[in-house]
Amino acid sequence: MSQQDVEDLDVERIRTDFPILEREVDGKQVVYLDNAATTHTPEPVVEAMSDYYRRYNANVHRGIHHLSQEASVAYEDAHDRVAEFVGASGGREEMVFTKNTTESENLIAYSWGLSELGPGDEVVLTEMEHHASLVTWQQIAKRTGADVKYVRVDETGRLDMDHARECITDDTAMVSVVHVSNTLGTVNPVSELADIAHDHDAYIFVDGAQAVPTRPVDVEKIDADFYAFSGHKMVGPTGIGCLYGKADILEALEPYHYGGGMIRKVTFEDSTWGDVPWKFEPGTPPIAEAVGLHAAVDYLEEIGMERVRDREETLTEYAYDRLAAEDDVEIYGPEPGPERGGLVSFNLEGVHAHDLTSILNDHAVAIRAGDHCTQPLHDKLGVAASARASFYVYNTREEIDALVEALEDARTLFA
Ligand code: C6P
Repeated sequence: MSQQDVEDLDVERIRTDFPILEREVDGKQVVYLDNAATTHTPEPVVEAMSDYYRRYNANVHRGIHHLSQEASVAYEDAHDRVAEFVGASGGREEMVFTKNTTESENLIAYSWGLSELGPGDEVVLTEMEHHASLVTWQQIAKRTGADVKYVRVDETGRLDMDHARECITDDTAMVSVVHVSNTLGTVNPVSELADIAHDHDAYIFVDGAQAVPTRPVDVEKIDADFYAFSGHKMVGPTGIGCLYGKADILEALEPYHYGGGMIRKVTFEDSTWGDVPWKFEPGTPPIAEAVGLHAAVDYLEEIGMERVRDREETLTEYAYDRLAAEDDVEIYGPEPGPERGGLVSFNLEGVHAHDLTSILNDHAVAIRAGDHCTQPLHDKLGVAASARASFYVYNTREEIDALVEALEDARTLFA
């Protein structure tokens, strides 16, 4: 993608698809820089969901009436569309819909972990894992007697790959790694980690919650065994998440939850399971949300994921440089470039991140403060909390200026 293509991105036009960006609070237009928590939803996605409710709302897989058939086709097609979006050539057979990334992690940890892990086995995580992965594997390891190891994060905010090679051994059964850190912004070398894991016959689970929304992702090029992400972070609705798994692995796994819609045959004595992905999707699934996610993928592809990534890089570099120019700001994570995603976590000297965020809120600037569900990483950084600004394709440099200018108020108040 040339610089010209990036500059050509019509941000003003894109912004018109997101009426929420016009929202005012106390007479000030909201500056939304909390996109790593959740992104806004464009009109075509809202429209697609509303069209579903208006014209073909019905339960799926269960009815032979017309509306149910339409809803079923839309629900099933959404699996193929999302699979295609992340390069999964097996289509729906490799794409399970869940509630969110967290549930995707739990699905594999329970379904695979509980039956396959035992004493002597090791699960390798990294120090920058989100609690969705860290807590889940930690608890499954406790139940099964497996050990957990953490690959070190170095002082630049990158993974220490020498340490990764030491941690991943023939005892490793699962490597679970975040693709883009939601705190440091680091883009991890997941494909290299997949090679190392596979050299030791271990599986690799990639947490793509911050990656799929912000860059082109090809699960087959990465050679991930499992790959998880959430609809609400990629201009889609809340309530739907995705789990990619290689077809043969998913086929061999036991279901995680049981109930209707996932079975082949049930007797008073026993039950057998339907095909993937349905055997992992019992009960009434998120139908409207799947329709919305399909529309979200269409929307992002129309912009082009290379452009989305390049826009993120441009905004991040701008925000990083502006914040780094302030003597009293400490920034976490790598310098801008291909190894940093679209967010900047930082602290302003002498001001707690929560206070800072509250002062920014008075300026209608929305950022996040806290540990961002990475408490052990914050312990390692030696801070209880950080402030985090995160950008998306509709953000502008002027919005970043508003953030940096509002810092002055915090200094005055806490001086
Ligand atoms: N992070 C944030 O950083 P859910 O909530 O299940 O859709 O996604 C969980 C999750 C998993 N992995 C990573 C890397 C994430 O960033 C997140 C969600 C949000 O603000 C909420 S803590």
